[in-house]
Parts: sequence; structure tokens; C-alpha cells
Amino acid sequence: MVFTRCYIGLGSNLQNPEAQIDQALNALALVPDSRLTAVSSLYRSAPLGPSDQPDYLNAVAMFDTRLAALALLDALQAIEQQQGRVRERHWGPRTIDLDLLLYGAEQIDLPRLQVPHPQMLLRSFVLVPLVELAPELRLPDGSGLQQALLDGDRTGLVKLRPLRLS
Ligand code: A4P
Ligand code: MG
Repeated sequence: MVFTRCYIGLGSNLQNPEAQIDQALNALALVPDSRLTAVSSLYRSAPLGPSDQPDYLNAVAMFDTRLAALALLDALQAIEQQQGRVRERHWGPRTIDLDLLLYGAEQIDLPRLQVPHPQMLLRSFVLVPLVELAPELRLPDGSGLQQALLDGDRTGLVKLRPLRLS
């Protein structure tokens, strides 16, 4: 099977978020049959959802894989588990959240997995790092990201620094 180019959103707002993002990137680099190809800058973002939680750190990774989409989701959820992710409330604080944003040009609508991630164009903390990584990217429906970027509200989003692949 050939490699499928994917994009993965990373988010953390608990227990040293910078270290959580680094640890998740190191874990992504070890996923079998896959290559962590590039990563966006690190961004700080105001919480979406309940506001009585710390700011988030967010980034997006470019990830090429031979895994099927559900196998990749399993790998992402295993990394979340390793990093002590406890699911408490919806949109509540978390040590690490890994969202599969795009899996090649596929559209997937399963109970466990919707791709493209349904909220991705509405979230500046996803869209801005994604455009930084892949400005010319097209979604499965053929649309680009630039219009969503122009329409979006970037309040509370701050670019912090480049992230290095180790
Ligand atoms: N799932 C379906 N599609 C996908 C996909 N494309 N990628 C399912 C990953 N998972 C997918 O996810 C719930 C279920 O979604 C999973 O079991 C998987 O099978 P979750 O992360 O456990 O659930 P949740 O956190 O309760 O809800 P949700 O809607 O996934 O949360 P989000 O959308 O991940 O948002 N504010 C800022 N500034 N930055 C953030 O990163 N993140 C969230 C969480 C809220 N506020 C934020 C941020
Ligand atoms: Mg999630």
C-alpha cells in the first residue's frame, strides 16, 4: 500500500502542555509504517468550550502512513492513553488530544471517525497551523483553505515558536 498523506491536530492544556506536545510528536515518529514528515509552529490558543480551563497549546503535524484510517485512529488513541488522557467532560481540559484532520482525499463517516474533522475549518488553532504547513492544500471536496482563513476569527491565537522534529 502506498503512503497516504494525513494531517493530525495536537492540543494540550494540562500537565506541562509543551512537554505533552513534544512527547506526542516523539510517539508519532514511532508509529509503524508511517513517517512524521513535518510539523507546524507551536501556537497558544484561548480555550474553545468551557472558559474555566487553561489556555491550550496547539500544533498540526503532516504524517504519511500506510496504516488504514481506523488503524491510525487506534494509534492516536493509544498515544492519548499513554499520556494519561482521561475523558471527563466534552471540550474539557486534557493532557493531549490528537485529532485526525485529513486522511488523503478520503471522506469518512463512521461512528468512530469522521474525516475531514467536522470542526477543522471553524477552529483557528487548527486552520492557521495547517495553512502554515500546507498553504496549497485542497480538501476532498476540492475547496482550498484560504477562504476559511480569511473568514475565520483569530482572536486569542498566538504563534509561539517553531517545533523541531527530533
Ligand atoms: N472521532 C471522530 N472523528 C475523529 C477524528 N477525525 N479524529 C471520535 C479523532 N477522533 C475522532 O473524541 C471523541 C471521539 O471522537 C473519539 O472517541 C473518536 O472516536 P474526544 O477527543 O475523546 O472527545 P471530546 O474531547 O469530548 O470531544 P471532541 O469534540 O473530540 O473534542 P475536540 O473537538 O477534540 O475538542 N480549545 C483550544 N483552544 N484548543 C483545543 O485544542 N480542543 C478541544 C477538544 C476543546 N477546546 C479546545 C481544544
Ligand atoms: Mg479529539
